[in-house]
Amino acid sequence: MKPIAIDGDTRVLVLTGAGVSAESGIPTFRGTSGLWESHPVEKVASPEGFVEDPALVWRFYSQRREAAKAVRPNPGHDALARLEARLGDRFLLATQNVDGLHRRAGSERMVEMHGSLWKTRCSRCARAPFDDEASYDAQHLPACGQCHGKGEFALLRPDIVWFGERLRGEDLERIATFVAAAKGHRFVFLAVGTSGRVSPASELVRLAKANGAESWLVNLEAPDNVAAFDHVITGASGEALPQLLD
Ligand code: BV8
Ligand code: ZN
Repeated sequence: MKPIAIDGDTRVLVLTGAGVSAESGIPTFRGTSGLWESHPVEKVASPEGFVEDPALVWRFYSQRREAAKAVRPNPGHDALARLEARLGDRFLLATQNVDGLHRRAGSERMVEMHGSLWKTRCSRCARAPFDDEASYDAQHLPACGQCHGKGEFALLRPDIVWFGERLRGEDLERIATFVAAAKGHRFVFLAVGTSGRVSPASELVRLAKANGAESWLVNLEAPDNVAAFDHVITGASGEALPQLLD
């Protein structure tokens, strides 16, 4: 496979989805037909789902924390970290993944658009999200100590962007700023391992193209927004990325 032409002036914006982590052994959302313990993920990963059954939601995220601890980054993650080291501030990674594998592979110029499995925050007060790798069972759901101190009861929740919740403004701004700065230079947009089903992440390819990007896709099968891509490479991300980027 011919590598993507990337020279001393090229800007590269990468969008990754669950298909990149699948190479490490973490099941994708569509792969499980979008179900977990027969619940639609969109329901469990939602504010309504958390209010309705916080123990179920904390079981979902505790299981995902345990699963993510047991796997490690794959050659696809490593190839993206190498490209970042080569390009510096001409590179940005926007990931939909919450498993932290990109960070463990060395990626730093990264926006975790849907939050992180490894942070917890209060479901009520504005205290800052904090590092948390713990698993919680139904009998011991975590409550906020600061709210408790004020005589209020509030459960802690994963610092994840759920369905129906807005993405963080500073994350979207960081991506928009990178895209605007890439205009007028050679600009490559690369999406990897994503079904293009979840917005606003699925809009990034259109935004990049509107700013002159050449768009590439690496995916196991054609996603919903395949027509938006100039180059489509069907294959596993762990094999394709090192060939495309090194
Ligand atoms: C928002 C955290 C606005 C959770 C996630 C109708 C009703 C209600 C809402 C909506 C609606 N229509 C649209 C919406 C908006 C909604 C949305 O897009 N819903 C979808 C389901 C239709 N979006 C939102 O709600 C977003 N917020 O819009 O707010 C707003 C405005 C005003 C006021 C309030 C709000 C928030 C979206 C974020 C949701 N959170 N994650 C968690 O992870 O626990 S998204 C979640 O799904 C994951 O992050 C994951 O990334 C994503 C699934 O997408 P993919 O990553 O693409 O994974 P998927 O399995 O789908 O695909 C994998 C692909 O990889 C496949 O194509 C496969 O072929 C390929 N693959 C597999 N193996 C490999 C491979 N490729 C290469 N190599 C391999 N080895
Ligand atoms: Zn609180």
